[in-house]
Amino acid sequence: MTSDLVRVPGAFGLGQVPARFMPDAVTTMVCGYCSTGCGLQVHLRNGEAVNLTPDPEYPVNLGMACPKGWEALTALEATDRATRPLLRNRETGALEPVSWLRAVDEFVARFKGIQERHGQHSIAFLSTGQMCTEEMALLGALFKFGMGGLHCDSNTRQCMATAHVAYKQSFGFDAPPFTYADFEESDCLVFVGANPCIAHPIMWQRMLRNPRKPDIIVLDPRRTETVMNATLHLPLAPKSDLTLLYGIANALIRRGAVKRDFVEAHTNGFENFARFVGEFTPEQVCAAAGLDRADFDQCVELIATRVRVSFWWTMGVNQGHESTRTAQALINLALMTGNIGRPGTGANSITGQCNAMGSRLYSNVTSLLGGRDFAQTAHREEVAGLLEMPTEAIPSASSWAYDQIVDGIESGAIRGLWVIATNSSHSWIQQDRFNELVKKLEFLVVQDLYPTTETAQRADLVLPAAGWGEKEGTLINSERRIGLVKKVRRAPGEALSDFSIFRLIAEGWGCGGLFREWRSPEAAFQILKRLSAGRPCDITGVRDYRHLDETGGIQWPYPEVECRKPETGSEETASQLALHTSDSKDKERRLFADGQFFTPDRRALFLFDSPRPVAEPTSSEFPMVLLTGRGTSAQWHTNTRTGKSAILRKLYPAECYAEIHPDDARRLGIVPGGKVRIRSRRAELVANAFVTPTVQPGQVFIPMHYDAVNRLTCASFDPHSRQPSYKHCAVALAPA
Ligand SMILES: Nc1nc2c(c(=O)[nH]1)N[C@H]1C(S)=C(S)[C@@H](COP(=O)(O)OP(=O)(O)OC[C@H]3O[C@@H](n4cnc5c(=O)[nH]c(N)nc54)[C@H](O)[C@@H]3O)O[C@H]1N2
Ligand SMILES: Nc1nc2c(c(=O)[nH]1)N[C@H]1C(S)=C(S)[C@@H](COP(=O)(O)OP(=O)(O)OC[C@H]3O[C@@H](n4cnc5c(=O)[nH]c(N)nc54)[C@H](O)[C@@H]3O)O[C@H]1N2
Ligand code: SF4
Ligand SMILES: [Mo]
Repeated sequence: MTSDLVRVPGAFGLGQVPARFMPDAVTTMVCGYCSTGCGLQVHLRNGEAVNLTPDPEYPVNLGMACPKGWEALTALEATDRATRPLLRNRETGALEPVSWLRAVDEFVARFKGIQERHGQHSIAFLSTGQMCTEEMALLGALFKFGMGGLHCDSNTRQCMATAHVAYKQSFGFDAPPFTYADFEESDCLVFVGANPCIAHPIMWQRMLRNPRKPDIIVLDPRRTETVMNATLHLPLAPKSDLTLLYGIANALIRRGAVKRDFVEAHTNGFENFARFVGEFTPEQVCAAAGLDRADFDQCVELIATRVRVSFWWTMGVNQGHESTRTAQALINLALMTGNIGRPGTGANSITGQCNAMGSRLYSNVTSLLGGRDFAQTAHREEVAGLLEMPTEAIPSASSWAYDQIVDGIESGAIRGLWVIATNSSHSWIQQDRFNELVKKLEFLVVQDLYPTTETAQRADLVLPAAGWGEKEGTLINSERRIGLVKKVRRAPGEALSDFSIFRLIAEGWGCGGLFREWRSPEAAFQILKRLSAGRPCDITGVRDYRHLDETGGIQWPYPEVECRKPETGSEETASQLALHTSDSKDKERRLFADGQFFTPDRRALFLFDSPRPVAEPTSSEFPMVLLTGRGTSAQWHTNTRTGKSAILRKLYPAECYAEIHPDDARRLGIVPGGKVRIRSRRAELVANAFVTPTVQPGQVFIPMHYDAVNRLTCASFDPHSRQPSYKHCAVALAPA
């Protein structure tokens, strides 16, 4: 049952031995939590994983792992695993076990019935950045080409949509340019709305290996763990980033820090941008962002004078009402100072989930397979040819985004919803509205490891899924590295891999013929390779899973032709060459070393817009700003997996807490450890008061892992990416 790619200690070189024949063995695979993509050693007994340790040879983590990685097996052992399909009994209202045959019949009959009554596009799905790439691709292809659906999205909308759109518009393709070596090779790292000490602890460890004594600048309203290790903290007012970044650009231009040669050779639109930012004076932006002038000047000075400056952003940027332009303001800073394509530089969006990058390129949700556009006839024809199916089967319209699908439920346009590997009832913005609306659905299917999630509890049908470690496939990490996941455990009961579930549904739906070639995840990987050919994300040079296993993962692009004809030369091409050999374990490479971007004229674009006010400013009734985000490195999102580990549970507070500044606590009569009532225009919750100067007066922070947080948040969205603005709404506090 287990993977046949098992490395036997001491016997390496004798070939691969099927795990089931080995009493004790070790194999390796990548972690299935965050986008760092650490390599883990899996210790097997009788072919089943019994323990995990960090892989000392994997080029990403170099023998390190965070608590989640060490503890990843416990989530699989939980007593509340879904072991059989569950169907809601319409009379008793209870979820009752049924056979897979019955579950698939029900799935097909109910969804087809909805389509017949309300139109083909009245069913939708919401999926994830936490499945294998092969699974995402099969799901997107099945839904759009097989089931005739159109509207689908995933939790990467909550997370990476902004970076996706920003890169696509500025660089011509969704292409994060960096490699993790850039953490170690930078002279100055600027983190914006990112708290890697908690959210990406192993990337942070890579940064700590930097021998250049780098300056670390952090732009965050809070004094986070990352800030505590920084050289300079700009505690900007929430959502004042765009104004501040334009001010920094203006100051850099004024002090002559622009790399004119690079800008002229490789970009478009700089002159307009320079004129536009002219009005963002230091005085004005410091007032708007609530910053000291001296800190602003020091930030500009460091960016202007350090040779290798890298800009890193995460959710403090992506989750905002003007997030795409904010991400592009960072891209603009990197472009104008020539900080791109060289070691230790870049405009670098750190991704979140283990396979956010796979979702962005291959889920067939926002982009057509391989980072193509649904709207382009040539792209549709190309994909149809590669998949040997009629072009008409590929929709030319774009899907609705997550928020539009939710609105569609309200209007009655969407009547059936399939939720896969995401827990929307907890994580979607303005939760009460979402949970009210799902009651309107005629059929809600949830496919998850646990029937106990907030969303599964509301389902009409629960499909029991195998988890990471119980199936095989690939994940793409933040530095574009494709890593391998193996089957090292049997899934409990009748739980099936998402890949197998999608194949079952394809058969039940009557469109199995379209997916005959998708026999197994590895067969699907060969299809993905074909779909990538000639695209910026070309991976035709990756042979198969074994190739990934032997090399310690491979970063895209890795085209076949390049592999055969490596060029030699500069420092950059030397590192680019690294991956052209199969034993290039610790070699890394970045994009744009040649200054050639993916736009038609190969130039990057300066894009900008005037800053806009937030959707919900503070008022006398709601005078404080609510910030949300990650709490500890031991909690993962809605805590369905991390909450299962007794060890991890010791590492975070069991009850919801709110960080409140001592001045606010004193003023409002809130005592440390006491109960505090937090109220927004939508709902209220009670939390334990954590009185701490890590938040500024007038602000309060609650980790997203506690289920009531999104009852408070306010549904507002960036207009370009439609990503929710999770990190800003107005609230009032009082002792409870
Ligand atoms: N332990 C753990 N690690 C994780 C995850 C997890 O759940 N748990 N989730 C993973 C995922 S999917 C993601 S997307 C990443 C998220 O990783 P991060 O984005 O680093 O984490 P967050 O805490 O959501 O947000 C980062 C910071 O943004 C700040 N912020 C809030 N508002 C603003 C603002 O207006 N401007 C600026 N500049 N900053 C602001 C917050 O104070 C917070 O410190 O983490 C990944 N890693
Ligand atoms: N207020 C606030 N809200 C936020 C955020 C914030 O910063 N603040 N951050 C947002 C971000 S960046 C993100 S990424 C989202 C995350 O939000 P969610 O995606 O809702 O969170 P998870 O807990 O990761 O949910 C994943 C679900 O998939 C299940 N699962 C795990 N592996 C598998 C698998 O292999 N197959 C199947 N079928 N199921 C599986 C898990 O049990 C779990 O129920 O939350 C967003 N919500
Ligand atoms: S840092 Fe991320 S990838 Fe590495 S062990 Fe922790 S959760 Fe897994
Ligand atoms: Mo995320």
